[in-house]
Order: sequence, then C-alpha cells, then structure tokens
Amino acid sequence: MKNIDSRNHTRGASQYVDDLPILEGTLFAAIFDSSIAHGEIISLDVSQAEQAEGVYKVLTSKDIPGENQIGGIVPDEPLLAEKEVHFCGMPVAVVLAESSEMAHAALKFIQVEYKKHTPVVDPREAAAKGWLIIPPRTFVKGSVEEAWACCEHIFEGRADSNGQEHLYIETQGCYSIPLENGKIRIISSTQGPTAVQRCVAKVLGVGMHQVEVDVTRLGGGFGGKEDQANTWAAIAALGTRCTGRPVKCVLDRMADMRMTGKRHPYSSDFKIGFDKDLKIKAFKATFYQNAGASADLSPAVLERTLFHCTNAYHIPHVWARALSCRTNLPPNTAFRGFGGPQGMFVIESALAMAAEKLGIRKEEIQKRNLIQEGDVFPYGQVAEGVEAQNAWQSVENSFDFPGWKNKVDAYNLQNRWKKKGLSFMPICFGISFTKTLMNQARALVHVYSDGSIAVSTGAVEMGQGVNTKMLQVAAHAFSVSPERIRIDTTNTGRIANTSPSAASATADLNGKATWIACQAILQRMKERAAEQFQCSADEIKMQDEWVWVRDQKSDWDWKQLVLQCFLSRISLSEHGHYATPRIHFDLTKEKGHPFAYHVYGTAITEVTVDCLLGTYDFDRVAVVHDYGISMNPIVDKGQIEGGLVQGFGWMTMEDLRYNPEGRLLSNALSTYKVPDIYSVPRILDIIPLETPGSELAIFRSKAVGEPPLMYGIGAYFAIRDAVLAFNPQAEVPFDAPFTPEKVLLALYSGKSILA
Ligand code: LUZ
Ligand code: MOS
Repeated sequence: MKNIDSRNHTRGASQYVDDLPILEGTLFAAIFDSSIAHGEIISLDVSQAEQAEGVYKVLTSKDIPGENQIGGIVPDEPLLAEKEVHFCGMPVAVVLAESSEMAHAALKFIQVEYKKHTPVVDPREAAAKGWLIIPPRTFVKGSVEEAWACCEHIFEGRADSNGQEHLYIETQGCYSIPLENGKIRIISSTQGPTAVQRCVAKVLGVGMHQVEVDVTRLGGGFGGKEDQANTWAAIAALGTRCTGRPVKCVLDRMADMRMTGKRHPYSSDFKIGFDKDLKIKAFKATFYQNAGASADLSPAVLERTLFHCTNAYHIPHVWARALSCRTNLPPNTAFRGFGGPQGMFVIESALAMAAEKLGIRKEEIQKRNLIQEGDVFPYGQVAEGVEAQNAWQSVENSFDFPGWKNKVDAYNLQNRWKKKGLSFMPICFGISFTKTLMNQARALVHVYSDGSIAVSTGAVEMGQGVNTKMLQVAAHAFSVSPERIRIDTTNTGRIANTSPSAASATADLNGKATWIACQAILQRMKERAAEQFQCSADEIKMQDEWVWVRDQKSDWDWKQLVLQCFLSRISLSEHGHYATPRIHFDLTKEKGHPFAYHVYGTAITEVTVDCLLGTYDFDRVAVVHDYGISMNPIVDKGQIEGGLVQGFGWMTMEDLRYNPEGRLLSNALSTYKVPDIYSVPRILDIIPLETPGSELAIFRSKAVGEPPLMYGIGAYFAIRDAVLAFNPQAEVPFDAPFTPEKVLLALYSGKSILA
C-alpha cells in the first residue's frame, strides 16, 4: 500500500501550520532572543517597540499568568528570560503585531542591557566545574578492573561526535485560537501534543482541559519537535491569553536554527581489552554529553547512550558512566537515535583503534564479538534472537564480501590519488521508550452508520507514514477497503495523555491500541450477525467487506451489518488502550528488561576518497535489515534510505559550529551542509533479514524509524579505512564529522608521506 499522503504531498495539497487560513484579528509573533550566551539582564525596555507601527503588545516574563517554566524532566527552563540568559537564542520578549513583517521590524526597538559572564561551551569544562544536569549514571556488568589483568591487548582513547541540526523542512510553529470560557485551541507542529498541552496549561496557570492541541501532520520532526515545539506553542498561547486574539508564531529558518537545540555533541573516553582470540573482555567508557543550558530531554538521551554503548557486541565486563553537562548552548534535545548513535560511535572507535594497532581488519574483530542468543546486555536484558549474527552473515554472503574486498584492494593498488575504503556497521537498537510508563497508547475508532470509519490515535504523522500504517491496521481488522477509512488529526480532546511520537515505537503502540479498539467493535458486530444467522459469534467472519457464516458468504455486506447494528442500538465506537507488556527497569540497580525487543542489521559501506582534495563519494551501501515481517515494505524502505543518509550527514558533512562565545556560526544552509542527492550512495541495496519478527511489534513488523540512522556510522569508518590505505602512518583522531577539511588534514598527517 502506498503512503496515503503521497498524492497530496507531491501536489502541494497537504496542510501544515503555515498553510492554515488566517482568522480575522490574528496577531503575529516575533521573538526577541538573547544575543549573548551567558549573562544577567540589567535592564529590558520594550516601550519603544510597543509604539512601533502595527505592534499590539510586547510580552515579557512579567506577562506570564502561570509558571514561567517549561522544563519537562527537570524544572530548569524559563519560557522567557527573567534575570539571566543562558544561551544565545534564548527567548527574552515577544512582539505581537498585525503582520509578521511589522512584528519583526519592531524587534530592533527593544532595548536590553546585559552584564556578560564567560560562557562555557565545552562539556568537559562544564563537568570540571561540576555543572551537571543530573547526577552521573553508571551501568556496571561484571568487573572491568578485574578483567584488565586477563587481557592480552588493551587500548585507550577518546572519541568525539558533534551535534546535528534537525532541519525538518517545516520549521517550528504554532497557531493559537481563543475559544469561549478561556479555552484555547492550539494547532502545533509537534511530535508531542500532550507535552504541548501540559506545557501551555502550566504557563497559563490553567487546567489541561482548558487547552486543546490539534496536529494534522508535521513537515518532519526527527526528535526536534518531541519537546521543543512546546516553547512556540506556549508563546502563542500566552499571546492569545494576554490579548484575546488568535496568535500565530512560526519561526523562519535562521531563527529556528539559532534558537532550538540539536543532537547532543558528546566527548568520550574509552578503554577496551581483548583476550588472545580477540574476544572483547572488558569495555570502560565515560561519556560527556553536551546538554546545553537546560535539561530538556538530556537525562533520557543520556540513558539511551548507556543502553547502546556496547552496540551489537557481547562484552562480559562493562563499566560505563555518563555525565550530562550543562553548557551555554541552546538546550540539546531528542534526535533520531536519541543518544544511541553517540554511544555506538565510541565502541566502534574503540574497535577501529584496536584493529589499526593490531594491523588487522576491523570487521574481523566485530564479527567475532556479535551478540548471540542468551547473551546479557549490561542493563540485564537477555538477547532473544540470532539476528545480529544472521544479519552479518547474510550481508557478507549476499554481496560476496570477499570478492568485493578484492576489487577494492585491486583498485587501491592501481590508484595513487584515489583510495577506496570499506566498513561494516552492525546495529542493535532497543525498541520502547526507556521510561517504562511512556509505553502506552490509545485509539478512538468510530464506525459511522454509512459504513465509513474514522480513526484517531495518539500517533503524529511526520512523514514517516504512521497514518498509512494505522489505516492498514483498521482495514485489516475489519477486512474492509482502505477507502472506507479516514485517519483523523491527532487531538488531545479525542486522545488524552499521549506519549510523543518518538522512540520508533509509534506504530507499535498506537497500532496495537487501534487493533484493540477495532476488535471490540467487531465483536459486538459479530454478535449482532450471529443473532441474524442463528449461529455463535465465533462462527461469523468479516472478509473482503462481506459477512461470512460458517465459511459461507452471507447476503449481508459490511454496510448492511453496520446499519443493522446501528438500528439495534449497538455501540459502533470504541476507545482502545494498549500498554507494552513485560517491560520494566529498576533505576536503583540500573537493571531490568526495558525494551520490548531489539532491531538488528548490518551495513557494508564503500567510499572513494580523493586524496588530493579530501572529498569523498559514497559508492555503495549494502544493508541487510531486520524488519521483522514488514507491514509496509515501501514505507519501511523509505525510512531506511532516509535514516541512512541522515546518519551519513551527521558523520561526514554536517559541521555544526559554535564560536567560543556560544554563537552559532553554521546558522543557515549556506554554512551548514546537509546531504543532498549527490550524497546518496550510487548503489543502495537493502534486503530484508528473514526473521519471524516480534509479537510485540504491530503485525510482527518491527520498528524502523531510528535504527537505520546508525548504519550511517559506517561512512565514518569507511572513509577512515580509505585514508589509512593512502597513508598508513596517518594519525587520525576519532572526531566526527569527517568533513573533507578533516579528511585532507588526516591524509597528510603523521609521518609525512610526502617527505
Ligand atoms: N524519547 C523518549 C525517545 O522520551 N524516550 C526514549 O527512550 C526515546 N528513545 C528514542 C527516541 N526518543
Ligand atoms: Mo525521537 S529522537 O524518536 O523524537
């Protein structure tokens, strides 16, 4: 089945926040944000701006009727700065005017005087000062200290990975509309409608029932709108509350890049030990997470770094500590993979260092240490399948790796100024929110008397195709044509207390809830049919829009059955609830069974590096991916292609730069390079791993949103392999992204090969 949005998307008919018709009386917001990264506000004067043409009002923290607090996990983030500013881009005041142009023009009349403090932008420096968001977390398995003594080889090093701009095509935005009796309707580009509702209610000092949040779809989220859509919604809602008028707050691209947090940069130390057979005995790591100025989702991201710090490998002794370091950058936030990729980059760096120092291929070490059934993760969960081994073996065999390697070696012998590199990147990603309570969802299904069906869930469509999957679930449950079904907007009035659409878990959680709701309605319908056909309800079956009785097609079709139920006053609506069974986690022990299941796969990446320019091409990527049993192969393949290329971007070209004063330098698409069509591998083969899936996945179709991003890490190590093929003496720090500038420096580093 095709993505149900594809027709509208390609015709420009899909609606986003900025496409909504403007209501009469609407005010437009422009945000005045801090120009310094750290300091005190000595004075703030908005009176001149309030006199500017078209300006209706300028909001400051004094206008907030409820709490000036938007922190979700830790209450450490004011909506509008009061006495201090903590990052460049921190909202200080909001101009509300009759047009967006007038609002932005008035920003220059706002006068603010700061007393500057020295900003901290480096996480290790923050840690040394004791600026931590939460106490450090440590995962321990076995005893690394005892294990070192038995190791044949030990390597120590450091690995750094930088942040990443989400660059959703649709920037952050919200439209807030006053309803009667103080109620407000919020139309937001958010992954978390309930997070927006809760945040707005808190800032306005009203009950959550006074706030309705409605989401049609997002032009991309990637984690950037899991928590950080709240700010703009709260600003718009505050405007509506203070003026009684609709308020639209949509960020332009540069404002969005400047004011919002990104993927967390990490700086990490590692130590790894092997026995004489190159089995990993012990792994120790300390992760310094650059959290930015307030917690946002950093503590949860930090936790996922620890969960994934051994990637797809079995390691008997592990000690991993993670520190969430407070710096004067915009609060960093969720980004596809949620700290997992940052953890995986470190173990992959450790394995690369070992291979390079021992003079063997990295894949020999990787392959030897893959997780097997029954192995225990550092957090206590037991590995349930053999997918890690099978995916590796399958990609090696299907793409004749030995032959491929020979061709690459031959190429490198024949070419002096161009070198090819190869890498294997296995992945293992846990599916579930690591916070157990978030693994719940609801769906509301209405069957109308004409036989049409409306489905509402907590799932937010952001281009990932979740609405298509929800529609498939309902169509399959009732065995009716997809044309009968409409997936409604995500609305807090229809579905309450939603978890954000995140953690790759949206289709599983909301799909199961939809299935449960449909089954309840279907059961009542079958009972009605059983009455008619003088049989028991379990002898009734819906098939291709017809009622079947004891495997015989009856003379009732779907529409007739629905009508008869309605005439008999039988409820044709149901609210389904699903909570993932079996998962748990004990924070005091850092052990448990946090994930419903894991997703595995392996990618082989081939690159060619131009050794005069430092530039590179992605020649080919071959992936064997564990889809389980895909319920929508086209949608899922799209997720793999997109995730992989996004991962390539993070690891190779997306060069996020702040200066030492904490100002974002790469603040537009002219200075921040993201993958384009030329960055897509020339050949990209994706084949499914044959597996039975997981019963905790919807229709055994495993979660696919985040895992493929981590195949992108393979690009870094393939480039590294090519650099070392050119210059075996090269001294290359583990420092992603591997931009062409860094590649060029690496090519001619170490003992000069030009001498
Ligand atoms: N969001 C969250 C996530 O709140 N918890 C998670 O575990 C998670 N994992 C991945 C992406 N977003
Ligand atoms: Mo996400 S990083 O699943 O919002």
